[in-house]
Amino acid sequence: MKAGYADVFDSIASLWSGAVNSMTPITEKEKAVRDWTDARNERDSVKRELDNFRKFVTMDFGPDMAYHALYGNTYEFADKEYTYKLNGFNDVQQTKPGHSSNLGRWKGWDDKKPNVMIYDNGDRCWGASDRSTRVTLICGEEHKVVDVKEPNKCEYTMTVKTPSACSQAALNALKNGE
Ligand code: MAN
Repeated sequence: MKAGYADVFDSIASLWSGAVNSMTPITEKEKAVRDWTDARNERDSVKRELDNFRKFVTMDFGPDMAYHALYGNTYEFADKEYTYKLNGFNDVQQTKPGHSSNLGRWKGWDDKKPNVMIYDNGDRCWGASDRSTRVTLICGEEHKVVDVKEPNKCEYTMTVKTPSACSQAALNALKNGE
């Protein structure tokens, strides 16, 4: 039998409503999953912010928080072979294309030198201690790594100019040898 327009219309309409009906529960479930995922992502991001904030307020930024400006910022220095990166109050990296070594993680200030940061517990080094870096902060107009050396195998030194080292608090600490 040849189907008339009305029949075709009816079957399309019934297919359509069947499809819509069968889709409805899935859509609701999907919506619930999406809402839940959004809520979880939101919670995770608030938690990350809170963790970062906690880290920031408990960090030892030196006398009068003189060095807080270096927190969360990266300063680079390139020599012939490597690019060195200081991630302030976090870690030091030595990179070249396709390779990266951790030269130490933030440990704290040198007991005797209030302008020297110690990063240790970096990547393993054959025949020497795990990589570590001493970062000396000196007064300068802008934040800038001016030198990186490796006086002993896997023991690095970095010199960084920063206006933070010119602050009265930092200068007083240096004078008093705090
Ligand atoms: C790599 C670099 C050097 C380091 C050697 C030690 O080449 O990290 O700085 O001296 O490893 O094997």
